[in-house]
Amino acid sequence: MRLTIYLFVLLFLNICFSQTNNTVYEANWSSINARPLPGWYDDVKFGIFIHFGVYSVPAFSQPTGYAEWYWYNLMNPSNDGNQTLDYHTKSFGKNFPYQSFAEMLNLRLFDPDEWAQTIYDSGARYVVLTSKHHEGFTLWESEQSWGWNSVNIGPQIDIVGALSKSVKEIPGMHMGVYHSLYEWFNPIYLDDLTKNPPTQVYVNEILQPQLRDVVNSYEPEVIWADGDWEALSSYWESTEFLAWLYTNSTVKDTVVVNDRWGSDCRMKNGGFWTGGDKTNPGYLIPHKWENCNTIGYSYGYNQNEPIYDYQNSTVLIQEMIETVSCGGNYLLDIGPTSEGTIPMVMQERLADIGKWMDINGEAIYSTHPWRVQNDSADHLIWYTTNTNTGAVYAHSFEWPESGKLLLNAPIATSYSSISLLGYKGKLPIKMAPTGGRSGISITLPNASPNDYPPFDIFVFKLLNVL
Ligand SMILES: *[C@@H]1O[C@H](CO)[C@@H](O)[C@H](O)[C@H]1NC(C)=O
Ligand SMILES: *[C@@H]1O[C@H](CO)[C@@H](O)[C@H](O)[C@H]1NC(C)=O
Ligand SMILES: *[C@@H]1O[C@H](CO)[C@@H](O)[C@H](O)[C@H]1NC(C)=O
Ligand SMILES: *[C@@H]1O[C@H](CO)[C@@H](O)[C@H](O)[C@H]1NC(C)=O
Ligand SMILES: *[C@@H]1O[C@H](CO)[C@@H](O)[C@H](O)[C@H]1NC(C)=O
Ligand SMILES: CC(=O)N[C@H]1CO[C@H](CO)[C@@H](O)[C@@H]1O
Repeated sequence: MRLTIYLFVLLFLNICFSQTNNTVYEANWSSINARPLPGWYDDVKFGIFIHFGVYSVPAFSQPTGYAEWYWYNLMNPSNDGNQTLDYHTKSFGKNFPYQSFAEMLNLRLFDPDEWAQTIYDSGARYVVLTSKHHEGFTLWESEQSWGWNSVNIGPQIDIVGALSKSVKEIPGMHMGVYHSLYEWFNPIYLDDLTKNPPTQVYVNEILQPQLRDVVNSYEPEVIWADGDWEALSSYWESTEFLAWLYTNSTVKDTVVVNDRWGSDCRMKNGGFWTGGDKTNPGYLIPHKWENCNTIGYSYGYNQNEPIYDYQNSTVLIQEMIETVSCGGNYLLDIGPTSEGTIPMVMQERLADIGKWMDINGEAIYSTHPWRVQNDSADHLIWYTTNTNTGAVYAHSFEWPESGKLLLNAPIATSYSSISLLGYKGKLPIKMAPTGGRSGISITLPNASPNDYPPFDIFVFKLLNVL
């Protein structure tokens, strides 16, 4: 009898352990949505989005527009009041076809190790590169995009392969790809749509083989789908792809995906939620989400963008903090030039964020949302917490003139202590519990500006507060 029980226990344990990573996912959303999000993604918090393609050659849009939509705007001039068409006609001639830009994508100065290092130095720990945008041009030698990819034409470089290699060589970094489900002008896709109900020749002969190819060839740990809105996920066969990705692919245990898998999916189905572009709700979302933001306005490089469109480093760091406080990841975009350089203003912003992260990274990486997200006794404060150490981080967006920082939400105990991350001076920071009620008053040090961390964002680390 005892032996039987023992054997049953063993069998039970065996089933538990062997199933942790051998779950078979089925091609329906209830099965796909039940998959736990691999932990690395929530830990790293900060990634860099890269928009690069044939559109990086003309690199033009109206100031508040998307340069990666150049071809679409050229073919649909009413979309931007003829601005792209006028620029195109003036610069290249009315009859110059968009496709000819591919030859001009030269990447003469492309150094994937340098891109990877620049990104790592910003504090970001993952990369999402446009393996294919809506123009259909792929940044690897895709059989399904023969003659319209970066190996067959233009730079003759496997960009996805080169950058994946450089990124993965840096310990702690994760490589991912963006992939557009639809292609604006692919005749096979457009032909499918003329049928009622639409046929799926494009999905079966192009999209699905291409997605599997990019996964098998480069083992990306993020698949960031987009261009999903013209059809339901059933048309794109998204659950079929994800069931395969989660069950049978070589990245099944570590890959994460977003929610843009069909017009029925955003903020509902898939992995982490993105909603729209540049989403930043300002309150806690009870599901992992991501804010895909830009430094300027456009995702692809836009030469026509004025400096005041570019957010400064303080604002970018503040957005990252607010996003992380509310349970999100921050995916910040850069748009390299057709020569393969990262525009100087973007490099500067990334270096700045890196300087701040060097000092304050412990208040971002591996944190969780706290029981309260923001506070406003004096001015705006956002909180994060590390559940392993119990530390609560209060991110203050200014240095209070009064010499005292008031926090409404935390409750002090006799064991509570407070420090200021990156503060070089030796002045103690005093804390006055406000009589058992919630609320803490912190007396700030009186020191020279050089003693403070950069960018006017101060992180107070609170230990043993409730
Ligand atoms: C979806 O997959 C699950 C397995 O996770 C299965 O139990 C369920 O019957 C499927 N639902 C539908 C509607 O096919
Ligand atoms: C765009 O060009 C068309 C055709 O030349 C013209 O009719 C229209 O007025 C132009 N629109 C704008 C906003 O300039
Ligand atoms: C996974 O692989 C197994 C074994 O080859 C196969 O039977 C199954 O259909 C595959 N599942 C998916 C979702 O591709
Ligand atoms: C950064 O931009 C914000 C918003 O435009 C502005 O309020 C702030 O003064 C700027 N900070 C610096 C250091 O330029
Ligand atoms: C937190 O921020 C939200 C949105 O900005 C605001 O509505 C709310 O009042 C703030 N809460 C506190 C406690 O400051
Ligand atoms: C999807 C999934 O459950 N992945 C897990 C597989 O196992 C590793 C190691 O135990 C976990 O880290 C993954 O989260």
